Amino acid sequence: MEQLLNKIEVYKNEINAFSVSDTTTVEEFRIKWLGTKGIVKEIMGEMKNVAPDKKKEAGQLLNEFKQFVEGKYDELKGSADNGQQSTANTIDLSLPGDPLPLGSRHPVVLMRNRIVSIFQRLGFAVAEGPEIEDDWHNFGALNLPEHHPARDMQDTFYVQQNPDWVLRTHTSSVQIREMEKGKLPIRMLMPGRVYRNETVSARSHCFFHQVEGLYIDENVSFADLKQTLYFFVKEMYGKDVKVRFRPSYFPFTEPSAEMDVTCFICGGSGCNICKKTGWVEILGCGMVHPNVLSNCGIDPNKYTGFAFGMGIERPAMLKYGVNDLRLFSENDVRFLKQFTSAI
Ligand code: 2U9
Repeated sequence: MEQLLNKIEVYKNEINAFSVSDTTTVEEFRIKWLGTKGIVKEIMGEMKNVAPDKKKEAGQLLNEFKQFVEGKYDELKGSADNGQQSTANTIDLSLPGDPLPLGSRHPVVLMRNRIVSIFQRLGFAVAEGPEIEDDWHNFGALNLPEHHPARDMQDTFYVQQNPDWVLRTHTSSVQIREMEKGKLPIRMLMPGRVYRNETVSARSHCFFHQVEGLYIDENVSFADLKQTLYFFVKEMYGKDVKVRFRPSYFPFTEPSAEMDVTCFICGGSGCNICKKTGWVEILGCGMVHPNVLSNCGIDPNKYTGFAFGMGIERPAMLKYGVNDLRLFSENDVRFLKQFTSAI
């Protein structure tokens, strides 16, 4: 009993001398004194050595000691928490925050949005589709004959796992999917990324972006096509720009044409951009080939339609003075941050 009293006295002195510096020290205190292998547990075990007539007194002493240790632990915990709180209170909430850098839109996106918004005002809705396409949607349905050079491995990326799959070479495949749904009339715009097997250089790339448009209804004529594109050109390049159509050939349109505008760099007097001709080619177009309509289950005797397609990179290069196509896909922030965040 005497021994137990002495031990408790020594322990109390040690505990009283304990001061707290942080929450880790408090945890160490808990483990040392109140843990499952701690001193309180150990000293409680000494009850078995106490003479039976002293057991009641010893039990009281040990309980008091246990409460003393627990009280000290609560006290230490409280002051450690307060310590933490006081550090939190030293944070000056009135300081200005770290500014978040403002992003900017990609020049190809800026140009795409300009083109799309003009056609949206004429009632064209935007449609999207997969970039990996099957042969039918990319070639077959578009009246591209079996041995057309566009189908050649040299020009098209084929997907190794399935010889029927290609990376789409134009967004026309999206239009085929829309036509197959059988809901007419169709007045739609298909912007998107397309792939061609070409060597990457300042002037050509293995992927680029285009916007295609399609309008199918009863009595749609070439005059409708011309008026739609005239409106586009005036909105895009200004009222003074002149337009000319040249006959052309695409397997999916008949008749087909390409459209030039007077050079918006030199105003038509001749420069490097227009190769001294005064004209710049901006798009291809035509009346949807009857074979394409019937391939998609649309009666070519009842419905007609026009379609057009244009690349996005070239007008973006001219507008923003970009002289290397590769800059558009290298994600160099020094290049990208020069463009405004406007639509
Ligand atoms: C369907 C039927 C016809 C889309 C068309 C063009 C002409 C054209 C090029 C412009 C530059 C592609 O990005 S580019 O290299 N496109 O000249 N595209 S007519 O004709 C279609 C599309 C879908 C069902």
